[in-house]
Amino acid sequence: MSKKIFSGVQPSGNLHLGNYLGAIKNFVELQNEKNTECVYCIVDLHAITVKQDPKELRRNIRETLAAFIASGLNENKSIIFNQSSVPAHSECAWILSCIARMGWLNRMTQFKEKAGKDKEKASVGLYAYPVLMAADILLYDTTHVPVGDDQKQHLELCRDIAQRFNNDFEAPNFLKVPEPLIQKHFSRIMSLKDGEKKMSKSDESDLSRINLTDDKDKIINKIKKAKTDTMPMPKKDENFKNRPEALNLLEIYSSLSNQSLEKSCDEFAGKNFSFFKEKLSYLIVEKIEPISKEIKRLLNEEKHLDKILLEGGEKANEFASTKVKEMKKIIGF
Ligand code: AQP
Repeated sequence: MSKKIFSGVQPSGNLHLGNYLGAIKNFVELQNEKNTECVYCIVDLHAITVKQDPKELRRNIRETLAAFIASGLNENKSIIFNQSSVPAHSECAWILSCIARMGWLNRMTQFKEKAGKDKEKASVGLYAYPVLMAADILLYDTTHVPVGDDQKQHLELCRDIAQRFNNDFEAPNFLKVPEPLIQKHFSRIMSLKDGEKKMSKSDESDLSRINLTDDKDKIINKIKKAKTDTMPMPKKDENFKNRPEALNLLEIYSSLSNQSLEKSCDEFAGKNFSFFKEKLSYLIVEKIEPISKEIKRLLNEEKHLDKILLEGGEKANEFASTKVKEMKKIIGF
């Protein structure tokens, strides 16, 4: 059976090693699988659920595309575009927001985390964001969605919305109910400053993450300053419960070297952190510095980047506008 993949990344700046290991690296592997069609979207409509500076947003859209291409995505193999260039996403989101129930959205934990204590001041868009995400996915008859840990609940909601639409309008199978594609290992990379907090674009401390645009010196410095504990490197059967930072650094090492956590533990058991950190820095520099250099080179080629988005947008639009037209007919418009 052939697979249709959809996934997105927000152009909210500071793309980091977590985005790479948890999403983009996997996108590239899927793109190269047989019988698999991939649609990768720069989700700029999602980005504006929190305040954005227009100039920076424009730059971040290009930078996200540059990061995709520099990491190995190919516009001739995958459809790559930005969400706002395909009006069907907004149209479909409105229709689906009349299908989704308040009770369903009230259960979304990410809204609670992102809105924090100041829920009253959060945008309506931030609250309704999972409905837009459902529209993104359902417009392309997606069969599989690669999701990180944090997005599982939103995908469940997307499945509920699709089923409800199909039932309400007696249109069996019109919206395809997608399956999650959960990365088995290393799906959650943690902050370099706190092993219990996700590595995140919006963390105030730049030292908490390796940005995909960091150069060699920055990478080495950040790993040197990364939080650790006072014990030697753990053995493979050790309980990591009280050593989240050690576990996170070992997971980064394992993921980048495509080897199991057990093997990495064997490699460093009993050694001190400074020895391990030197090896880890080397590895990150080896894998990330070429991406960082390529991102910077591509950012000087704005016309080329804009052309990729324009052509990707046209391909996406062809599919999505047909789907939304059919949807409107089913509804009775
Ligand atoms: N720390 C992470 N580890 C593994 N995967 C991660 N992803 C994000 N952070 C990690 C995955 O990257 C993809 C794109 O994420 P996004 O752009 O939609 O934004 P996000 O998940 O909200 O990323 P951030 O960095 O946490 O942004 P802020 O700080 O703005 O909230 C997704 O597949 C995500 O799982």
